Amino acid sequence: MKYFYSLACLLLLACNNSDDKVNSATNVPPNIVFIITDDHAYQALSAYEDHLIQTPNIDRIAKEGMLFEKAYVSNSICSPSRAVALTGKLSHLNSVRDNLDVFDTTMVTFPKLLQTGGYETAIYGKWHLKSEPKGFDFWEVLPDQGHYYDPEFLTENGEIKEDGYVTDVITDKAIEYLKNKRDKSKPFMLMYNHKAPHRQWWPSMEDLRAFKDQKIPVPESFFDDYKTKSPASKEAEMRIADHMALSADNKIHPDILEKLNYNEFLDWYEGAYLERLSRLSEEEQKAWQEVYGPINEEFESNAPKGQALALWKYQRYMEDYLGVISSVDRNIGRVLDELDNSGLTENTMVIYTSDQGFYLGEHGWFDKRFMYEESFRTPLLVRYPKLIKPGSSDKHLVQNIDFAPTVLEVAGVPIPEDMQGRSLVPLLNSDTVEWRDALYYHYYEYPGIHMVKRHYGVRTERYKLIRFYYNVEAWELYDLQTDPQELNNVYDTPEYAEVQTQMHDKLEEIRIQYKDASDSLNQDWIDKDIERLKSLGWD
Ligand code: SGN
Ligand code: CA
Repeated sequence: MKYFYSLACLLLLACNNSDDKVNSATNVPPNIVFIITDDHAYQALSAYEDHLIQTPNIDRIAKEGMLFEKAYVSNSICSPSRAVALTGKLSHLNSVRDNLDVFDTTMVTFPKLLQTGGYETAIYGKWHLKSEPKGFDFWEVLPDQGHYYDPEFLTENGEIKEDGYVTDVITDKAIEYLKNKRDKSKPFMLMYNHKAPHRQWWPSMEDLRAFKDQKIPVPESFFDDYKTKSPASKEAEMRIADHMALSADNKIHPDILEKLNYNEFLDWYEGAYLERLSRLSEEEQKAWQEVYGPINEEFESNAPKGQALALWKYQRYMEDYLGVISSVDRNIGRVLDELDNSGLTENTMVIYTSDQGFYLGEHGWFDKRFMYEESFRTPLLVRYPKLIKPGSSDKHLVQNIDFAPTVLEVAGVPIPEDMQGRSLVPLLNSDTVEWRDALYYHYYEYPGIHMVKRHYGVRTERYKLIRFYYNVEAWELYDLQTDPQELNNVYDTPEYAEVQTQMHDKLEEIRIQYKDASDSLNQDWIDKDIERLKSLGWD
């Protein structure tokens, strides 16, 4: 792999950059703005798909840069994805396999390496790794998941509470850093991480009405019966119809649910809606009631049941989910404008991604976790005018293990040998690069919320092989060319016998390649891991 050394050359006197495209294009070390949103589905980002929402500001990053059409995560859940992004290593090697693990901050991370390479680093917004951020000169992060309204932040000086809407507040902090806080004699790396659009989807005051009159198209697979799939799909607790909370998620007052006898939904977060509502000021509550009051009245008079209820919940879910994204889009526009206004655009790499994808009703689901495309894939848009031609797109199989090496290469800081990803720099200005032909995936959080069973697998350009294990033993094989929605598991069908054998070989090979072949499927290891989750309250 080709490295370049700009700043590191000067610092380490280890320079060999004669034919280096990146280095010749710049002599000032570039800045990096790394944006990770939470649960932003590519189906709700108009640079990818525009049937649900327009996101002109986020799209601008791709219009002026590159859209990665095949970007994936390696374990579709928050804390693990963030640990992968920081370390460039997969979950079994980076100390965070699930949302209950605590990140080991002695790990080597790209922000720490950037600091030693002369960068100033800052993080504002979602962190969700439990231990205190390390490797950042400035940090103000949400405790755990954080709140949409009047959010608390953990800072070097303890916890503070801010007034306002979380997406605006995080952006204000990022802009304040860009404008006034940073040391202007140094290059910077700013992580600007949103809570939005995470569950339970509370739109800002400006967006309360945004999608309320829009009929949202229902995905074809909404009523999937999982006929050919393993029991893992049926047993997962993330169906909109059965597991989305009418009160906390869909914002129906618990009193109405009680009156209508919707008992099955009452024990699910019944207090959460009122608790969230109490965070709004009196004036905000009034504005909220003007929009959600009539929704509650309509629900009470129609009292939908069965399929009608499932479709009603989907519509309500999407109205709020998309509303929350509108604020993200607007705020990203503010940051891009700030880069323009301060003359930073040309020499700053902007990366936009999410910690994973999300189900917007596909297979009847919300949430993530599965290795199916909607949650395995994630948006990835990169702008860096010095290297990327505006309006480019890339179709290689890239993954969140690649983020850390990419940032390091762009910054001219050597990439540690044991990082498992590959720098995306060669893909930014060329499409004739020798690249990987498969991606590895491993999900561990079972037992846990939403009860998605442990599984691992491999995806090539055309096929996907998955094994669900622990309290189920099942394989699934998909032909993504003929069945992009993954409705037809062809494992053990005669037509695919040869493909099946090849995919098993590929899986073995990739497990060895990524060093996940020894411990994690060993029964003692699994037993211990299950004990850990049980001791934390799951069984
Ligand atoms: C919360 C959510 C879950 C979600 C996890 C993990 N429930 O527990 O639906 O899967 O976070 O999300 S909620 O009712 O409290 O919102 S993650 O993005 O942090 O991995
Ligand atoms: Ca997430």
